[in-house]
Amino acid sequence: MNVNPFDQDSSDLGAVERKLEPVERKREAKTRVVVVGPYLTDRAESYALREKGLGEKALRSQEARLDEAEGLALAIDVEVVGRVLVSLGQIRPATYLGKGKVEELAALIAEREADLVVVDCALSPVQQRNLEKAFAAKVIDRTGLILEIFGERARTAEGAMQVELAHLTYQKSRLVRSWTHLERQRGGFGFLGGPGETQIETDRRLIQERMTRIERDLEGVKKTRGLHRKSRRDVPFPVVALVGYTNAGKSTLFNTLTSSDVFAKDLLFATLDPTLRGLKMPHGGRIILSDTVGFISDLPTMLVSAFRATLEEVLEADVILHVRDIAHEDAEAQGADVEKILTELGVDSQDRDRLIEVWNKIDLLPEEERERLRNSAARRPEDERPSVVSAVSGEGLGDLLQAIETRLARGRVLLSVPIEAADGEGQAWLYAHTEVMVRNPDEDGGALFEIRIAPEQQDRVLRRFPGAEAISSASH
Ligand SMILES: Nc1nc2c(ncn2[C@@H]2O[C@H](COP(=O)(O)OP(=O)(O)OP(=O)(O)O)[C@@H](O)[C@H]2O)c(=O)[nH]1
Ligand SMILES: [Mg+2]
Repeated sequence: MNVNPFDQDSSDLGAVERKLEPVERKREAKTRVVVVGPYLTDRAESYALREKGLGEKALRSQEARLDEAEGLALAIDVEVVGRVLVSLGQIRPATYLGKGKVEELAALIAEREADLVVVDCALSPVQQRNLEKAFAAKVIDRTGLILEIFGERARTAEGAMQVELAHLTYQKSRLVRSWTHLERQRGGFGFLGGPGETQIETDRRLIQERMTRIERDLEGVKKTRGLHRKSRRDVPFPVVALVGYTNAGKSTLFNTLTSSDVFAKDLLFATLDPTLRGLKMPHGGRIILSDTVGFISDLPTMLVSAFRATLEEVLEADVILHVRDIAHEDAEAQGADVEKILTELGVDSQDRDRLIEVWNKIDLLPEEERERLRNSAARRPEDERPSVVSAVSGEGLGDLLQAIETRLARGRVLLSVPIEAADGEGQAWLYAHTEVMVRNPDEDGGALFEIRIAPEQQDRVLRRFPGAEAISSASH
């Protein structure tokens, strides 16, 4: 998707510059990228984490962080020609990195002929600009990169609008008076046609206008979707949402459980737009399973807010499966990140009535490690027991479905509803609006139904069928 909002306004300098694009530059050639991981030393990092109110649990290995940054870069189809880990004792205000490091990196970037440098941290506009000068290459930080990925992945109009809005917020925050001389020299070829190269020709007013327009359009989409959601709420089936760190295996689990074929790949942010599918449970009940965008540490807040509408689906789900790649070396830190984002979204990450942890990818672990995980899961009280599974081999999925059923049954009420033989319409209504568990035919040609529904639907059923009675009520 093109997130450049100024395509239509091509009467300015930037458009002219774009036409002067050097011809020798092959469009097909992949952007050459150097990935830099400037991470605080463990001591400095634990201090910073404590400052943020986070424990050691959130401490990641630097190698794994650099791996993730490289994974993010690869998610926009570039060629990674270098990766450099930089251990920082402190952050320099002007360039983030120390002077010696900057020079060292500049030499490497020139030698590898890199066009783009991904710096895996949050850079201020000034730092970004100074680094671009020093490196004579385009620089983007973690937020910029994640926005770029989301921009490429968005498939639905709504997703595209949300990303564009996030991108504009980001751009607006880094509008600077003059762009680098470098940017002028290079003309408009820029990086991936993103908005960076057009910053010189933009101003806040244009951005703000565009933002207002998108916000209005989004509001419209949201209304329509609200209506859709309302009609889905009318459907008797409970919604089960998959959430988790990117690449944890949500889509794979979704595919295995629903025999679908949504895009699942060893690629960060493979999924962006939500997908819903019905699933028949072992005891005959039905659920709607929803797959959605993954989370990542330091997810730009503007993206969280942009995706709030999409994620509202998650917030409203009856059960939330927190899928974790338990074989990942930073599984703990990833788990903590997801819980933090859920909290930001207003989901109580300790809500044991709604959340089930799914420890995925156990097939990747040696048998004794698997055994250890199963034991540690089994020691937890039932209502917070994780399901230990492999979405690929199918191991543990039966138990997971069982856990979902138990959790769902807890929140729903069971009613008995007598239907007379003549009342075909009533019978059809039950099938359409409630979860029919049992149909016991009686001798007059009618039947006694046992149905399960959300507590808030109970009155509606009792009103329509005065003979109906509660067999059990929700346990809380
Ligand atoms: N070995 C193994 N690999 C798995 C398992 N589950 C998922 N994977 C792999 O992990 C990678 C990511 O899987 P996805 O299902 O795309 O992950 P996701 O959580 O949907 O990721 P995003 O959509 O990017 O947030 C893929 O290469 C899967 O094949 C598992 O149980 N075992
Ligand atoms: Mg996915």
